[in-house]
Amino acid sequence: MFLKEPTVEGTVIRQSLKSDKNTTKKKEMWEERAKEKGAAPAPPKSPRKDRAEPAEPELEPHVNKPTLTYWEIPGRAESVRLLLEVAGEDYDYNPIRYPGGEHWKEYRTKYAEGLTFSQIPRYQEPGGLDVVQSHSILRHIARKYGLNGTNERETTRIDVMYEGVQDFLAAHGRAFYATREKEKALATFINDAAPTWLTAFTKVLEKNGGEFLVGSKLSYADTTLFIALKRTAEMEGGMGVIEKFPVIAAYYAKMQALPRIKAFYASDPYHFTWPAEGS
Ligand SMILES: N[C@@H](CCC(=O)N[C@@H](CS)C(=O)NCC(=O)O)C(=O)O
Repeated sequence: MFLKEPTVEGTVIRQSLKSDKNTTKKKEMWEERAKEKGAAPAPPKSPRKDRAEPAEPELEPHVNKPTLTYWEIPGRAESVRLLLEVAGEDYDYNPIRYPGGEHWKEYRTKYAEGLTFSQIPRYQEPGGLDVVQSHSILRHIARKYGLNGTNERETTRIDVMYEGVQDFLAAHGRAFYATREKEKALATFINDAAPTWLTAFTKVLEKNGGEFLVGSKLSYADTTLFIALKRTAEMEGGMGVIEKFPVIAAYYAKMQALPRIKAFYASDPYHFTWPAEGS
């Protein structure tokens, strides 16, 4: 992954600036030569009539590698980034300053065309693929890298598991982002919601041999469940709850030790330990 400071343009615009620079340089050279010859600079030749007019410049040139744009925090991009890491994809991360201020406004205005719902994350691939919606992005990557099951039945089952994980994450979010009666919300999550979800996922894992949620291969449901467990573990009392569910605790430890997952969290400059500012 290529890491950089947040810029509105990211890699993409740097290409466009480069080509602008080249054009300006060429024009200057051409004018210089015309001056040397004592000739009045003539306008550049118009394009051949038998050729189609060049298309309007794109809003932005194609990206060189898969590029993900989101805030400079984990938030909704964490699951996408983790999946890209697990898939071994070489990608660019284009971080937008968080919380959204001028930098976000500038990006949103400049790339309104690609931001279907005026939201990030946004994911692009060389060749023109340009999509938003974190779950759609995740499923696209999972399909591309075979991280969505080996047959239709598994794929559907993984989809179901993923939606369950989303509900688990939402329960975590309700406690984590609670502004009123926060203590109560945190206690509800730790004492009621988390054990309920961990009981359900224990049953699923037990039925499937304990290693993965579905089939005999890691899927995007597993990597996202890992994130839900990690966020739970990082809350006060969270690890204690996980330890009450030995199948989950073993699964969590195993996932945590996977080399690509371990390396990602060890090196991620956009990671914060929850609880911190949310997304
Ligand atoms: N369902 C969308 C929700 C995306 C979303 O709400 N993104 C927020 C950031 S976390 C956003 O772009 N907000 C626009 C704004 O703050 O102006 C997804 O999962 O991608």
